[in-house]
Amino acid sequence: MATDSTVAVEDIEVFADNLNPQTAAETFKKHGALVVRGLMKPYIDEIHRDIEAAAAESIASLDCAEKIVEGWRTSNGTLFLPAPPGYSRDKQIMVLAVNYYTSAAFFRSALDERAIDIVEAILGENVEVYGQGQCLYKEPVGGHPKHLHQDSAYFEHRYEGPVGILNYVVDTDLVNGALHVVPGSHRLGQLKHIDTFSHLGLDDDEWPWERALPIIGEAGDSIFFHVKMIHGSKQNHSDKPRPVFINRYRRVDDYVVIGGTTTANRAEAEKRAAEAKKTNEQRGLMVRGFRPYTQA
Ligand SMILES: O=C(O)CCC(=O)C(=O)O
Repeated sequence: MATDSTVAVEDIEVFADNLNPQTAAETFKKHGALVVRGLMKPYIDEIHRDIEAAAAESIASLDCAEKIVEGWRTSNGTLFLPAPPGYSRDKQIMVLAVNYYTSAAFFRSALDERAIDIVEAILGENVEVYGQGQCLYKEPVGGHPKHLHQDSAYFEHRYEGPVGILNYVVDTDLVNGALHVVPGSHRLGQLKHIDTFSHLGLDDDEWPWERALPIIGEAGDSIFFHVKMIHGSKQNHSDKPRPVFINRYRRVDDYVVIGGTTTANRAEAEKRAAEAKKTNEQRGLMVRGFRPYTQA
């Protein structure tokens, strides 16, 4: 089934002050994307503070960063990519090491009842967190683009896969790197990805930015996205950082069957897909319902 290029932001948008989780879930299931205006507003000031503290800490330790296949990693876990020409440093932050282990506000945001009401209406009554929270941080003056991609290229799941909630920390527009989404693309199945500057991504020729819908929003706006819904964001051309933070949730019985960050390591993981199973290590903390015991 083709994606729907006639979908406008208003078609996938609801407001946190006036939420009906069932209606929101229906919009999500139809389009693979849902915008909830103002959902994360209560957490933004504190999370923003923690994000900037983590960014300063990461930049201060950049000289000792280790080279890894995805870029460079500082000892606190922040991932850096090459900076654009003319920047004051030769590397810029991509994935910032701030998460449920380092930011109380971030962890509290993952337990937000209004967010989880919508997730439950999408996934069913038993829900766990997937991951420990993620922060993508675009530095100013050219901060990295994230090519259009499906998250399932990085973590393909056995069942429905995680619902991601990406949250704007600052007002975000076409200049500083609005998220772009392709409504309906979650129905396309797993697409072939290639290696790009920002890791696994779709071929620009087949998936140019014009096929995607930009979501302009304010600090505290949230974008729910299906693991197979194509999305990405352009560079930050403003003079201030543009962070987002992401919480992810999945059914308690779901698990990764293929994981990867490059075509080479994903191809290796594909060979082991048949052996994948839900292990205790793959369990996330419960945010809704109950985890029934299942014999291994
Ligand atoms: O920073 C962004 O807007 C990109 C986030 C994203 O595409 C992802 O985490 O998969």
